Parts: sequence; structure tokens; C-alpha cells
Amino acid sequence: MDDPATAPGPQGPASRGPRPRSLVVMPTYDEAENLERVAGALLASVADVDLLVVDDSSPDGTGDIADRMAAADPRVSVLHRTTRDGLGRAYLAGFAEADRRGYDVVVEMDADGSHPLESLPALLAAVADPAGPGLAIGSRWVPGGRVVDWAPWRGWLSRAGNTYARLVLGIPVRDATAGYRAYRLEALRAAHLDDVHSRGYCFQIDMALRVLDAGIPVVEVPITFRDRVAGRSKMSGAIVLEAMLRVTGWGVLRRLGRRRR
Ligand SMILES: Nc1nc2c(ncn2[C@@H]2O[C@H](COP(=O)(O)OP(=O)(O)OP(=O)(O)O)[C@@H](O)[C@H]2O)c(=O)[nH]1
Ligand SMILES: [Mg+2]
Repeated sequence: MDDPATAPGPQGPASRGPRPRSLVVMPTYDEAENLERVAGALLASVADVDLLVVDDSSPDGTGDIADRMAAADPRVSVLHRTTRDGLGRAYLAGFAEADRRGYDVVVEMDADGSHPLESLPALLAAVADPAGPGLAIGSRWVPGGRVVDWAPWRGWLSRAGNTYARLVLGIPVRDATAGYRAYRLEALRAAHLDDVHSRGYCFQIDMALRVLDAGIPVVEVPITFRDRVAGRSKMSGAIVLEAMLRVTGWGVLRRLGRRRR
């Protein structure tokens, strides 16, 4: 019988090839104008990643576009969810699927073209070492990182929110709300995802905090972020308010010496 450690075969959770298996999780809500272009560019330029689109029954038919892409390319799969209940829940569903399917690395990427493909190799490289960082954040607010073509108020809001989160939570992360990231699966498992309640932007802060609290290093990789070319932003006052309230609450708990775990 072949030695299972050396026998060729499909890579799965038990086998580790020279390269980690990576899944890009792309949440979508009304991204019909963007998905094909953004996902197509990803699949054309990066050979060794798979793509999971997590669509919350977008009324504009994004889910059908994703299904067509999946039928045409075995690297693409789609998770259809019946209700729209925020970015956080969509990502949690994607993370669970990545774990179930035995991926080593999960990448978060928006479907609107804001996240530069040329930075993906650096994000993947940053989490490639099992003894190194478990989370690499594509950061706009570290030296070398920048935002082009955003309305000034969006830049101001992002910087202010990130400064507030960093000071209140006492974390060494400059862009904790950033949504372009790579995680090693071990870091996601250590983050105790069963009690995540964050839905909007604060989901990203929550995740960075959980990984850091698990004692796993987080790094920031500078990126150039671009505004979406088409489609409508899902940012809202409710999302900003949720982030402020949750970050403040977590900060108070930390001052009282109570981490969630
Ligand atoms: N499945 C799912 N995806 C969502 C939901 N809300 C947002 N998204 C997706 O998450 C990604 C980020 O949302 P955006 O609207 O681009 O938010 P943003 O990048 O902060 O805002 P902009 O800068 O205006 O683009 C996009 O791919 C959205 O389609 C949701 O409730 N469910
Ligand atoms: Mg966006």
C-alpha cells in the first residue's frame, strides 16, 4: 500500500503540498455590474486560488452571474444565502465552507474592484509560514499604502474610525476596517467564530482583535485602494453606528480587564 504521506492524490486537509491551498471568499450584494470583471480578472491573473462567491439573493441577479461563472470554471463555487444580513455573516458562512473543504488560507476580497490584484501575492506570502502571521491585512493607512479617487470625507471617516479603534482597543493595527485580507485557517479556528455578532465594517475590526487576542501575529501589507467603478456602496449610517458602539463596548470591557475569551 502507498504511504499516505507520500502518495499522490488530491490535496486535502490532511495533506500539505508545497503551496497552501487558498480560497478567495467574495461577498456580493447587487454587484451585477462588477462581479464578472473583478472575478474574471482574479481568475485570469492568479493561477492557484479558488473563488467562492457568497451572494445574499441580490435582487439584481448577481447570484445568477456567479452561477454561470461556476458552471464555466471549476475553480468557482457559489454560496446562495436567502437573506441579506450583512458582510460579517456572509464571511462567516464563507469561512465555514473553506474549513469544511480543507483550504489552508482564506482571502477576503470585495467584488467591486477596490482591492488591487497585484497585492494578492504579497498577502498570500505574508501568511505562508505556519510559524508566522495568521492574518495579513491589505492596509491603506501604513507607509506605502494609499487610497486614490475617494471622496475626501470617505478617507477622513476611515482614518478617524481606524484611529479611534486603535486607541480604544489598544491594538497595533493601522487599518483594522480593511476588507482585503488573507488568513491562515488556524487563525480563523483560534478566533472562536461561534460568538461573532458584528455585521458591518466592525466585523473586520472584530476579526483582527480576535486573532491578536489568540496570540497570533497580524501584519499589514500596503495596498493602493481604488473607489468602486460601478454599483452602489453598501456603507450606511447604521454600519458606522454599529462599529462605533461595538468598538466602544469592546474598549470598555478591555479596560475592565475582560476579554471576550
Ligand atoms: N453577501 C453580502 N455581501 C455584502 C453585503 N454587504 C456588502 N456586501 C459586499 O461586500 C463587499 C463590500 O461592500 P461595499 O459596498 O463595497 O462596501 P465598501 O467597500 O465599504 O463601500 P464602497 O467603498 O462604497 O465600495 C462588496 O462586494 C459588497 O457587494 C451583505 O449584506 N451580504
Ligand atoms: Mg467597496
